[in-house]
Amino acid sequence: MRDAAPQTVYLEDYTPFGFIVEAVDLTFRLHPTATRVLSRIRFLPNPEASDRTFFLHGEDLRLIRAAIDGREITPELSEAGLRADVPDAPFTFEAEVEISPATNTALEGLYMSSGMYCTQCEAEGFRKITYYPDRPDVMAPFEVRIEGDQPVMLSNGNPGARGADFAEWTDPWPKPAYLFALVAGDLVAHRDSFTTASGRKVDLAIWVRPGDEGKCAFGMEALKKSMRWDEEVYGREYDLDVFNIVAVDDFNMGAMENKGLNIFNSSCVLASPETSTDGNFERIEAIIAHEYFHNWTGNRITCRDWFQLCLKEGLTVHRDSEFTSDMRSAPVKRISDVIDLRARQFPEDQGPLSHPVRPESFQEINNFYTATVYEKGAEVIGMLKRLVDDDAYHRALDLYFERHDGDAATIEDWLKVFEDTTGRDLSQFKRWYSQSGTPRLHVREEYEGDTFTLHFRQETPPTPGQPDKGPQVLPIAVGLLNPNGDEVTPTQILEMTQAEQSFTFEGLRVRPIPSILRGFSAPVMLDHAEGKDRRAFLLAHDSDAFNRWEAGRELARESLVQTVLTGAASDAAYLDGLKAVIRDESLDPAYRALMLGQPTQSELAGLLYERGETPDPEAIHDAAEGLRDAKAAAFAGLLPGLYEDNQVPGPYSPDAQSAGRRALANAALSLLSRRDHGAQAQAQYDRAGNMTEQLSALSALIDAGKGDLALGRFYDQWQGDRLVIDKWFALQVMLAAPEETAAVAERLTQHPDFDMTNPNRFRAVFGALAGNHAGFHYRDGAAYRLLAEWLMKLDPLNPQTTARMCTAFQTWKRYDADRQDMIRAQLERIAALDGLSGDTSEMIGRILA
Ligand code: 0A1
Ligand code: ZN
Repeated sequence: MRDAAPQTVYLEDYTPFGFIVEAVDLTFRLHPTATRVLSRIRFLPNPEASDRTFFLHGEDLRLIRAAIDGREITPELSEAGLRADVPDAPFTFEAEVEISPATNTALEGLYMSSGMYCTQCEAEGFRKITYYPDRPDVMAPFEVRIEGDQPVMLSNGNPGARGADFAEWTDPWPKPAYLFALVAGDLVAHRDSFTTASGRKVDLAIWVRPGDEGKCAFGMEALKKSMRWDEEVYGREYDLDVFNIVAVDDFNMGAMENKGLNIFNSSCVLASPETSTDGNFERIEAIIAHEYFHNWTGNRITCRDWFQLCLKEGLTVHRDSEFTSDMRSAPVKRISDVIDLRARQFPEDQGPLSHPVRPESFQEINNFYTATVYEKGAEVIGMLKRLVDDDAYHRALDLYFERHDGDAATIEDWLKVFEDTTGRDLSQFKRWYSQSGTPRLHVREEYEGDTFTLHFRQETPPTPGQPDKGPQVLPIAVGLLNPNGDEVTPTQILEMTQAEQSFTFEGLRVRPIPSILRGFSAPVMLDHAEGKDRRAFLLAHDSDAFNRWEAGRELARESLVQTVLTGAASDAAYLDGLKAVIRDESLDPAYRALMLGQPTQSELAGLLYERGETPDPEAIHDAAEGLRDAKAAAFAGLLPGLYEDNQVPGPYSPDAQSAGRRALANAALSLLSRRDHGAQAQAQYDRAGNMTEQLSALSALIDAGKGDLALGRFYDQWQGDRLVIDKWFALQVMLAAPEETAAVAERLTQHPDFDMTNPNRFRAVFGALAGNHAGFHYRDGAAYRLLAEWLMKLDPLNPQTTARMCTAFQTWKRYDADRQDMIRAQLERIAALDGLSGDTSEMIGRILA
């Protein structure tokens, strides 16, 4: 059955639900195609609500029976739910419904993955399980009984009675329905325990399919580290007797923070040295932390409505970034986060899908789990912390937990704790939540007498629905260097609040060199006409690790843009400066590896568009390749040593130091193989003892045109390991030559292991297709057509993943008229599809608008 017709929901229309839910009692009788769900829900009239309409959400349910206070009723049913007349006094509502998990391909509600029952209820999936007020501000304790013959049957909270064919669970903490979870299947546990600061012993388990138990140890360590960290840094303890994590193969997103029963996409929890890269390990650690941290920021304090999504997501991303910075290298984490922000959030905020961190309307909330809500939401919290300082930040958070524990809160509540803690007025700062778009920050310098002045001007271009913007509060971290490279003024935060504002520094006898926006202190685009010499100077001397990297990045960008526009050779000054950095052994190898990287082709396309040029994907591709060749040539003498010196002997360990050395060695390998035709890469492939080395060797071989044999061997070796085979699919598309990319992707869709119903596999092929910039935008338009075709096939099965992948088209207005015409034709073709889901239709509508 189709989703109910989409309707636009507005933040300003919020009203509380007419009833309070005092207690929820659920019984599940499991059956693949006919699961029965029996509910008993105790309702009280809500004295704070004026509207007492009794409407319960419910979709795709077969109602067997409903009763109020034991008397059967015949409620009014619609596609969206159930309405009934109810007493003006406390009452018990009961219902029995039937659902079919085995045919649920949308992976929302109760579904089956590899024979296992599992659920995904955020944001509005619970309504596909039973009739309920499926809104985050309705919180209640849940009692759950699962009946069935599955060896393992889990739900939220603490375990209760268990028999041969049933299991009971009690979750004492009131929660919204989106945090409900149930898992049942043939699972095995990797177990451990954790004792909280106040002495509560918590049983920990990671549940996986038999055969995967060897891939849990790393996730378990990450969980224990997260639990300790949240106690030490935020004073937050865990609050149940058990904490369960389950790995499932079919999952639309990364993972889900259900109370006491986190459900993970298996790609985000299973790890082993042989099958996972260093990048996988780091990401798994961060996602385990993220979901765990939600226990306080999301679960104990949840969101009043879905417009407040950033309240839990921005804060939890901020917290998991802090955690990773503490566990690993803070500058490396910051640089990686900014690379990611520029790759995913900036294009979103500069195109047709731009929306505020707190949106004001939506049709389908699933379409708002975006880089803006998550990553820009986290940036906003980082700015707040910078403005009030670390100490005040933690006092404000203590107050937040004390004041709002058990609440469904709002951004207003969140800002108020900062105002009350610091006495600041945050009304202008609040624009970060309501104004969309990336602010542009222009800087001009002036030096007179011994006074140095920075003149700033900020503007934010119009975005959909927001033609005019007010100035935002920008914390601009600035330090000053003198011409011999010493820091004369250490980092200070300039707080910009006006459209134009100047800041002076006095007593400077020589003209200083400013280092502006240190640590990327605000998510803006900085326009500073510095010139190459200045950037080369900062690349050599900046004491701020982020800005030192950024100086190199700026030089790389400019070099690439000049190659694209004028055919100029790669900038020699950049190559010289970079060489000095990468040979500097006092610098962290992970940092040097980041220095060796270069802006993505998509970022360059955005930059050219921003400058009023029409990006030519093929020219950009050639320039990017040219810069890599130039590096390989300029560093030819250095690379073999860099490669050898950073080999990590002994058994594999995923720690940050070892990973950093491997990253540097593999960056060197990828340049080396441009000159030795893959000889070194082949040697590494043949002896590789872990996936990081194996996959980077394979990439280098493919790049050198020598990948075919190794790709075949790789497949034979890993056939049957679905997560590794995802890498095999993705790599071939990602590294295909522009003119062949669509054909490679199409050929892979014919492979027996291609399974469109598995989101990881679908994304492996089509995420890689969209990520291969020159291939996706190849002039024949084949990739546009192929993606559109597959999105149309996937939509009836899985609207959420389809809608998410439509973002591949969000930057279409950057390109020339021919490409725009071809993309528009594909978007219109999707839009015209009979029975198109509300999710996809909203996305296509916004992209085309
Ligand atoms: N809250 C989860 C993300 C998530 C959101 C929606 C989902 O299904 C529609 C699944 C997971 C997180 O932030 O990790
Ligand atoms: Zn989250």
